[in-house]
Amino acid sequence: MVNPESGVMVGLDGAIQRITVNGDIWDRLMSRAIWSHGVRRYRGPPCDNTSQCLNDGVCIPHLNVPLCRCPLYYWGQKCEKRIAKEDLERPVAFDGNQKLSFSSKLTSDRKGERFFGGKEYTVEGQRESNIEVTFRTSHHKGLLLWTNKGATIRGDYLALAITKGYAQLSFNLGKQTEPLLITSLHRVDDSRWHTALIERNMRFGTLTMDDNPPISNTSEPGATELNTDGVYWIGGCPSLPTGLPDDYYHGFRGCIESVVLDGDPLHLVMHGTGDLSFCDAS
Ligand SMILES: [Ca+2]
Repeated sequence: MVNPESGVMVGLDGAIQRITVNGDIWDRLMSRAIWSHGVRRYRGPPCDNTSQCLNDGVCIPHLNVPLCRCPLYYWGQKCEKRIAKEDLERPVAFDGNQKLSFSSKLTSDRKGERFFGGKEYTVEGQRESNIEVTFRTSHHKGLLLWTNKGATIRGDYLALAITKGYAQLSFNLGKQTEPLLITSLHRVDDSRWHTALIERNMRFGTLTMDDNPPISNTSEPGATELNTDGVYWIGGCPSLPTGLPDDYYHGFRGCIESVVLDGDPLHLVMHGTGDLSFCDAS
């Protein structure tokens, strides 16, 4: 009950698209509500043309942009593309030119449903990171994974790259004056499958390659959170700031079998507009 002294005498006459509480997005308000009265599902712009999402995709307004939420195994702007179940987990080939981007907010816990074409949400600073990348390459350089905020390496970023044949983790929580580099003990450009596990707990970061002991380092004091725009680039990034090791400016060449961000696997193949090709898993 609203206090009458507030002067608010009537409820909202309009539509609510989404509410964010402490960084948690409350969409699907109707299904989340524990009680409601006189509330109907809004139908109207920008989703007034229901035929724009194909294959039983559902149009979801994102501010004034209509987005399609696709059923599992369908993807694309209008859910027009279909992926075979067995292809979903196949390793994807990178030739140095493919660059995939993912929004970390939109990958989590949606049971295979995806949004496409939306603006990214602002993401809260992360005190911890847990990222696992399984790949193989015969090339001694190339960027595997990148996320950042801002136009320089003085701003926050996290990168995993192949440099001089070794895997290397680099990150800045905002206080680094020189790039923090954590490099694998062994070369990884041997065409064999490798798994890089990145674990960061505030300033303390580790890189674990396969069954080797973790390599760790601690970033400069004064910052403990990774603040990014929530976008992860896989295989390369078109707009890297200057000042990183030279090898980071080359796209990754090889195969990526999986990328797992904080427990959520990215489905590399259900992404982008270009045609991806597969590597064989053997
Ligand atoms: Ca920060």
